[in-house]
Amino acid sequence: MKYTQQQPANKQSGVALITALLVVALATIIAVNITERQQYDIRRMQNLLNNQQAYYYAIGGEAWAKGLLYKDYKDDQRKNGTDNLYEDWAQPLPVTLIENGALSGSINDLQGLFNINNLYIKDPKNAADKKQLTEQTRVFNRLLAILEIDARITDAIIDWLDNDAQSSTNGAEDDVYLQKTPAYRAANQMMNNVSELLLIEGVNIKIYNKLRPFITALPEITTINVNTAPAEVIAALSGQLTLEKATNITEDRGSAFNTTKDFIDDTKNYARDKNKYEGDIATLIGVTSGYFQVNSEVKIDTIYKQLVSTVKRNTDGSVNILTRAPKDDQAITRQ
Ligand SMILES: [Ca+2]
Ligand SMILES: [Ca+2]
Repeated sequence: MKYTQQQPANKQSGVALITALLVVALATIIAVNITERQQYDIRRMQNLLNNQQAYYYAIGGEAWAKGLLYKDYKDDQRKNGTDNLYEDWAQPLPVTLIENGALSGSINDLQGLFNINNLYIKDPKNAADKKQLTEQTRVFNRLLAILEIDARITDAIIDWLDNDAQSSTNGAEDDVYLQKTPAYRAANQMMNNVSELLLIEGVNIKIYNKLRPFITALPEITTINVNTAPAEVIAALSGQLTLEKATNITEDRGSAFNTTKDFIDDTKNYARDKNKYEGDIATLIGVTSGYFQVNSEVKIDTIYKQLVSTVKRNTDGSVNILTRAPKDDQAITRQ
């Protein structure tokens, strides 16, 4: 009896103890969760800060490039210089340590590449414009042949650039693109970025990747700088050159060609027919450049950022940013 009388009190204290334990356990769980959450938030905040910092360092890399290109302009003015691979701007910025990471960068000459927008002139005003167009198409077709790419894509590329909706022989216009899923239209204007090629009928990723190292998309008709062009582009300039001979030219490019005449005089021995050679290339080439690509790479903690900017150096040496994008060609932004 005595025992059974005491039972409710024991039961009560037992329940109270369990409740207390539960409360402690619950409080512990909540405390652990809060701490974990805080650590997660701190990490997330740190990543956001690092990301932002990496971006600003990359912009700093761009500013470094602009400064170098302006300095080069000043140097060139003094000595009537060219743009070539022996100059300061063409040397990569070695990996430089920064707080919690590293920065590196490089500048490439875009005028060493074939400008895809050279394939179309909106209103050819005279015979020279028409000749220029024919020559540019020939150069591009020779580049395709060197890279073993089906030359039928040239018509589709020109249709993509020209402002009419009339398909040329192997071309494609809205009637082809509107049947795709999702449907789209031909740009009918200059390309902003070479990645637009992937939208063009007949151009697949394999063709694009083969072409990509040798082409660019610049906002005006440009000459090819023979001081920086790779052998494939030099070979495409004239039907009188082979890739082998063009490789000899780029390998022997020990110092810069000071004028286009110097280039022709120094390289005509490589041509099959010396007399045709000059006529082929005289109007297509140059020894200076106005368009460059700036690559900035930044690593801060676990964040890695690559920024690719297209810049234009104007005739007064000032440098404008035309496009700025992550390395993968996505999200093109114009300033
Ligand atoms: Ca220069
Ligand atoms: Ca068109």
